[in-house]
Amino acid sequence: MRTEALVAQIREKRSFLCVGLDVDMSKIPSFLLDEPDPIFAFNKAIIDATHDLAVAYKPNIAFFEAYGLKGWESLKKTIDYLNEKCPEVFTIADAKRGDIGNTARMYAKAFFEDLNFDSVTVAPYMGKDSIEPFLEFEDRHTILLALTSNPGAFDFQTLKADGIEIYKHVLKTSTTYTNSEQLMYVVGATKAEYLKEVRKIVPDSFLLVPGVGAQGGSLEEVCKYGLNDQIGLLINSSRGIIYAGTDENFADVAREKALELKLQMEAYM
Ligand code: OMP
Repeated sequence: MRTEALVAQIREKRSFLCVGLDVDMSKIPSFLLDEPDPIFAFNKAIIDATHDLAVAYKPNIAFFEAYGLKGWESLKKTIDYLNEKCPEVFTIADAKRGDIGNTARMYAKAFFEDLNFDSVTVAPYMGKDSIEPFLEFEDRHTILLALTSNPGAFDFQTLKADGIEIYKHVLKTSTTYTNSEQLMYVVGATKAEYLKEVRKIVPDSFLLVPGVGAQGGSLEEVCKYGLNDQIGLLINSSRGIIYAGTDENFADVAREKALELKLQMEAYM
C-alpha cells in the first residue's frame, strides 16, 4: 500500500487506530475453543466488529508461532481475511525480524510475498544490510524499532554514542538507506515526551505507536508531540481492545473500546 492511500483512509475514517491481534488462547472467550480454528474465529469477530473504526491491524507473529503449524495457519487465514474483507486497511506483521542480508531477504519474502502484508516490524541492531532487503519491495513498508515502549528501552536505546542517543542514530542513519521513504518507525506511547526529538529528525515519517491502554501511555501526549500534516501516526492498542469483553458479546465490547479511542483521535485531527 502506498502512503498516500493510508493517509486517504485515515482522513476518510477519521481515525488512526491500529488494532493489535495478540491472540492468547487462555484469554479468549471459552465458547470459541469449540471452533475448528479458535484463533481465526476470534480475529474474524474482532475484525468484523472494528474495521470501520480502524485503519490498520497488527497481528503479532509470536502469538501465532506459539501454536505451531496451527498458529501459522490461523495467521494465514487472518491476513487473507483482512486482504479480502477490508482491502483498504494497512496490515502490519509484527515480527521484529533482523538478520544478515540473504536471511533478511527470506524474511521479507515470507511477509510481503507469501503472506502479503503491507509492512513488517524490523529490529535495527544489525544495520543497513539487514534492513535494505525489506526496502526492495515496492509499496511495502519496513517499520524500524526506534524507541520502544518497554522499560528495557533505556538499556541501550537512550545511551549516547558520539554524544547522540542510539535511537537518534537509528532514525538519522536509516534515512540514508536506499528506498528510505518506505521506512516507518516504532516509538512507544510510554515515551511520548521523546516524540518532539523524534519529529525533529523524521518530521514526515509515519510512526507506529504502541503502548496506550494496557501499558499506560497517553494518547493526548502522543498526539501533542507526534501528529504531523499527514497525521503521521498509527496508534496501536491490543489487549485494551481485544480482551475488554470476556463472554459472547466480546466483539461488541471490543467495538466500544475501539470507538472510544477513535473518537478521541478524531478530536485531535
Ligand atoms: P498492548 O500493550 O496489549 O496494547 O500490546 C502492545 C503490542 O505492541 C504488542 O504486540 C507488543 O509486542 C507491541 N509493541 C510494544 O508493545 N512496544 C513496542 O515498543 C513495540 C511494539 C511493536 O512493535 O508493535
